[in-house]
Amino acid sequence: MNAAIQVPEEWRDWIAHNIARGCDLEVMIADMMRAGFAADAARSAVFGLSGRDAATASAANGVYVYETPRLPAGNLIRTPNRDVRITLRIERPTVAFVDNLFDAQECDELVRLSAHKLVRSTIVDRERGSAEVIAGRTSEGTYFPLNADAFIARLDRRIAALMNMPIENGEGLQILHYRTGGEYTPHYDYFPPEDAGSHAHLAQGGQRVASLVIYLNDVEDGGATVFPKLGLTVGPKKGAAVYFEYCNSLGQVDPQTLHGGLPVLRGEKWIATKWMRQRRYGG
Ligand code: PD2
Ligand code: ZN
Repeated sequence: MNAAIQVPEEWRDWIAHNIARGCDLEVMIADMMRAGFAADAARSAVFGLSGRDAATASAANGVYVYETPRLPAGNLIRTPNRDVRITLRIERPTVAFVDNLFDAQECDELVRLSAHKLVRSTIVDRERGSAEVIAGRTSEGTYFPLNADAFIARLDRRIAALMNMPIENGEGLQILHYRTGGEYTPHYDYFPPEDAGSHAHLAQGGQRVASLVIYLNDVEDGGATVFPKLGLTVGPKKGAAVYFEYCNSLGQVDPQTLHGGLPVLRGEKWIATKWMRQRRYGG
């Protein structure tokens, strides 16, 4: 049976109308899924009625569908304990620069609470999923579980409001320290779904959906966050943050969000990072 026939006539008319208008097929599939259709039914109806063959359809399957950003609209975001300003915003992918997210005392306190308990940072091995030290990530770090104390809980409430996600979907706030020469070469914050090493990490809370990198000091020189595919570089500024999102409601991940921390040329660099998951993380 032609798969398109599983979809009611009014929806087939809707698909045909939108194809004639030149709409993006993946966006139409996403709209149908939001209206309650199973992914397979939506996909086969849209591609069936578009007249495109299966090979073309599966190539299109890999294209990331941009949806309404999770980040609230506007340039003023009210959080439970601070009003925060977005001073720069990019669409597709959603990247934003956030000024004054933490005040100077909050930045200094995070550094003070972390400095004595830093351990060398690792990355996830793509095959085994194990934690590995690599030359391309030369920071030391630590983290604070959700509700570690009233101070951390206050920051986590603010961050969750900004990122428009439940606090419980967040991983513990991570603090990283780079010495002069320290860097983090370009990488993705999501777990590549095709990697065997990702599976164990995806089992708890699902995929990472968005990141926030908060600068805890003014770096003397270097240490910018770079997005090589976007031609975008963000210089560290104490208390400010860069936000970006990369996983949509279909569970697709966006390779355009490749990013890294450039080498610190003079002085040192401290950041806090928050990663949000699809579901409650609980760890
Ligand atoms: O240090 C940074 O600027 C940076 C940039 C991108 C850190 C991370 N990602 C990270 O820890 O994931
Ligand atoms: Zn990163």
